[in-house]
Amino acid sequence: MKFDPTLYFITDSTPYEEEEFLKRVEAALQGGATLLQLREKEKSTKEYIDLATKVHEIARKYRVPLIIDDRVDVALAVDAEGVHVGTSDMPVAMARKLMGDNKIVGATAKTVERARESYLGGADYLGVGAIYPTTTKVKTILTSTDTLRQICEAVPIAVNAIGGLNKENIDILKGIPIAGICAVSAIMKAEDPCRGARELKEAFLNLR
Ligand code: TZP
Ligand code: MG
Repeated sequence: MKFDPTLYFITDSTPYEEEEFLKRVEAALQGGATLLQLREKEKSTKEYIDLATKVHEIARKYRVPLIIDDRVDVALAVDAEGVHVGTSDMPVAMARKLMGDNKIVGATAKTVERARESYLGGADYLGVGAIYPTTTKVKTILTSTDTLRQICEAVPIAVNAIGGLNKENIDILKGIPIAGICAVSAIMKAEDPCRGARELKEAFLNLR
């Protein structure tokens, strides 16, 4: 499935009531997020599916593909456009097999080796980072911009930078052939997520 990785908004519902969360997701899409990931770590399967169904309805209005983090079963259950798997999730090749060729499969890569393996396993894009320390709850280590560049050169698929990125600090990515950036906080926690998304997208497009 074709997708635009320019501004990949990854959600964090934990600090919000559902209504406020869904409003923020919609605002981010209005602001120009081109790809959306629902990322839930604490919810039961039923809760994940219920929220994914609501988020999918919003995403469809904006024609933005919805990617489900970690859970192939949830992605299939809500007919999401894709799934994202990390190093301790289902192997990329298995996720691809279950999702089929018409869905998006993304993977986390912090090394060139993992990037190549993910590409060969059928990944459509890679998330690489954390570029900067992040306040979002995640088990991650920092990835250098040298490694990011090497990964971009090693695989022919979209590579997105992730981790602590905001409109003030993305200059560090200038000249690296990434396809886009991923952000949680810079959009999710912005006073106005619509403006947060719009300004971050502009800042990224201005780097090119
Ligand atoms: N993987 C590496 S860093 C990160 C993930 C999921 C979190 C990014 O969140 P933020 O708030 O944009 O730093
Ligand atoms: Mg994961």
